[in-house]
Amino acid sequence: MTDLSALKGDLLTRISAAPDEAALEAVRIEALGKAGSISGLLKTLGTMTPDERREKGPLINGLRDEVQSALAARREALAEAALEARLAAETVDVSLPCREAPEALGRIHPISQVIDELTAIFADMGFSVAEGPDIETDFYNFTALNFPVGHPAREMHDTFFLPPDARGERKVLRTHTSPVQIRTMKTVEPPIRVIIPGRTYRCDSDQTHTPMFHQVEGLVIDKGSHLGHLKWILEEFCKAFFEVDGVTMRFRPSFFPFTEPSMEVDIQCSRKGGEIRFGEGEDWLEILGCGMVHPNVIRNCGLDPDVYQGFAWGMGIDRIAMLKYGMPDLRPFFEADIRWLTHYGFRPLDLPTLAGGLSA
Ligand code: 2NL
Repeated sequence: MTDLSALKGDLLTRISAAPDEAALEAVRIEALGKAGSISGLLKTLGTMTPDERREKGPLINGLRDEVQSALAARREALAEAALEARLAAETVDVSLPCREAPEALGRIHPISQVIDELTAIFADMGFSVAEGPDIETDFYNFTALNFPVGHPAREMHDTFFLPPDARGERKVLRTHTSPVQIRTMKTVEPPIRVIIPGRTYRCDSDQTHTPMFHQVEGLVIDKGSHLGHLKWILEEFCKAFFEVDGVTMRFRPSFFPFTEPSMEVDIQCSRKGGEIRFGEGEDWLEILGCGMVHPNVIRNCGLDPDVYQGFAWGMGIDRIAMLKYGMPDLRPFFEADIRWLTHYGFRPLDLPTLAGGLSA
């Protein structure tokens, strides 16, 4: 018969001396594992006479309990010591300067900023925002907009064509955002008040043109909408966007296949000292094109032009961004140069709102 007190003394000494979790586990297996010393003793109980068992049982079970609680206590002490060691090693120096957070480093691109500004202004006048695909069919980009087949205006757009598909159809990269207005008129019951900001594409590249550029168009379709409404909307827009109390606008006759009459709009400005200012001066600056939606376009969208009239306008976002924020060249807009973005970009948490200021 093993000497229980010697065994106990040996186990408890080794448990309290175990330097880590692995050493502790080795002692546990040696004593309480399948082939462990205490497990072996527990097995002998079954072969004892009742008298023997009455005497040895409590001793052996007591030894097991004592060893088990010594193991648990040591395990807890080791975990606590490990935590203490980590806390001591991993110090945080709260006096160090903190690294700039993403919201302090990142910049909103001026195009995104201007789209947010436009959206805030037109949303305030009851307009919603619509979007559509960049790759369009000839129908949505041209035919529905009253460009007759073979009409020179199709060539004027410097269209990017995709290779013909299985049915011989050549899709295009949209040359304007107007296809989205067609999609809107075909699906939304009037009255319609939408703006469509988005990317557009034309095969053209120089200091003032990039093959991809941004346009925003607006569309109103209702019973009895007229040019007076259009002029008011455009004037309110210009005042809010350029943040001036008044603008003088000039409407010149023009031509677009999708509007009749069609007009180009200039706003009065001064260019003194090489800086453009609105709401004063003797110069004129062209900023947009507009007109009453051509009855053919209304008809092509399944509406009756004798019931519904509307007006539409379109302008280049890149151009009005350059005007408002004094950026002299269009090309760096799309070069992803971090120095340009840091200089001209906007802080992400300065959201443009009519109440808080558009370009705070
Ligand atoms: C410009 C001129 C314009 C429109 C766009 C439009 C759309 C539909 C029907 C009628 Cl679906 N018109 N859009 C109208 C007039 C001018 O854009 O110079 N854009 C940069």
